[in-house]
Amino acid sequence: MIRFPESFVWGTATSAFQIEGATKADGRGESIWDRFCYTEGKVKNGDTGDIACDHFHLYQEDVRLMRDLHIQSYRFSISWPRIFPQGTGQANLKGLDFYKRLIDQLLKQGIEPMATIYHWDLPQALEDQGGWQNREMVDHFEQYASFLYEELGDVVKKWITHNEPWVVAYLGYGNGEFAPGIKGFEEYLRAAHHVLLSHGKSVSAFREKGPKDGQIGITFNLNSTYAGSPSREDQEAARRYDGFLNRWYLDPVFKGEYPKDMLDLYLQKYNLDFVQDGDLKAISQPIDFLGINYYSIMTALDESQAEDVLKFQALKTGRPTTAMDWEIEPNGLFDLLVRINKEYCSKTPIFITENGAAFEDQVVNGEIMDDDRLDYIKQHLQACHKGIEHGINVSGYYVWSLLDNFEWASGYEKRFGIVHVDFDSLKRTPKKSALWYKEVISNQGCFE
Ligand code: IFM
Repeated sequence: MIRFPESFVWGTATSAFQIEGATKADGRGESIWDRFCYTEGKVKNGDTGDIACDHFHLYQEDVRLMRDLHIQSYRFSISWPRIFPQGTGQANLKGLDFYKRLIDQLLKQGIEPMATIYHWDLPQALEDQGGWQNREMVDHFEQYASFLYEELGDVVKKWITHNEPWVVAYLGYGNGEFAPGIKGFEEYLRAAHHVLLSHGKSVSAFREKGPKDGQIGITFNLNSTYAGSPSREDQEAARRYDGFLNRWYLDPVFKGEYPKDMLDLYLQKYNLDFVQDGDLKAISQPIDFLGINYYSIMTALDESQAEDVLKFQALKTGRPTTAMDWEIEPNGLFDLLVRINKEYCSKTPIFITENGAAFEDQVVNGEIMDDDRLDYIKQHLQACHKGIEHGINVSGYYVWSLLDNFEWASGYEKRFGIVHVDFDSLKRTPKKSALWYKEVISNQGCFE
């Protein structure tokens, strides 16, 4: 029997573009994901975010659903182009009103709001000026964030600057699989640096303009990386991958420096002159919590023939996988918690801001018996609990995701929700995993 501390926060997470729909309502501007969806061949089946779960109109029902599931905290993101249709300039108060209505409902139902400022839906107008490759984005982001602190700081106390900077920078500007679809390693590094700098500057702005009783952090997508064999080459490949995915983001925020081994590697081929004096100090502002999104592990093999600097190859180890083909390894989460606690933030609380799985759910007589998702969530909660028993300050867990939704380049085909969404009728049906999660919360975090 497992029992979580009473103070542990039980949540669910979503993001604006993935659920809201209503992409033209109330003066919302175009985002890079709107443009990307309408670019042929970028998103599976040509799916778009035009309607998504229509949460923009159905938010009251969704908040009631959360209340019925006994959810304590809801992590959502704010759509930048709803607030500033052109990215900067005059705010669109109608767009802001949507979030005021949503937060009001959450608070009425006793659900704590946790707001992510940026979950990938950059205003297209800013991409037209170079997007995250343009250093001016740092100021634009800081102004957007400051506006939110001032307008919503009285009702939202937990804030996340960025969701998964690696995805923003690498998938967006490195391999181009995500919007805006740019491909180039130096472009990736430049974008990553600006995202990190915008994080640091908006944390400083929060200390000035945010609620005094508020907390701010950042969410990274992290994994535990293992070597595919004991050979020195594979160990080094694992170290490089860890540097690429994890340390390149953790080190600047927690240590105020880029990891030396990765700097040496990148400098062999790329120009990093976009890193200016004072930037790392600005990035490493103390944060109140670290958000970790954990899904899977990486097992790395050396690939010396590869042309890119990282020279690694991912090994499939034969573990069971989710519908995303991601290997399931809950111990990877425990290992990650131990490592992060030891190397980065022994004093900073950790929230698991996303964890969950896509599976091919079957609706049978109106029920969705998603035992595989339930097991996935259960095993990862057990890993969190083990972390807590080891003295690590894991303060809460947010299932990804409340609803089946727009899974970026995979469109609507991959379902991560604990609540099923029929994308024709928009009907919501809690799956077995949601009902199990409700039970766990009702039992004050106790389960077998
Ligand atoms: O759907 C995404 C989410 O937007 C960010 N983290 C990973 C999830 C699953 O791919």
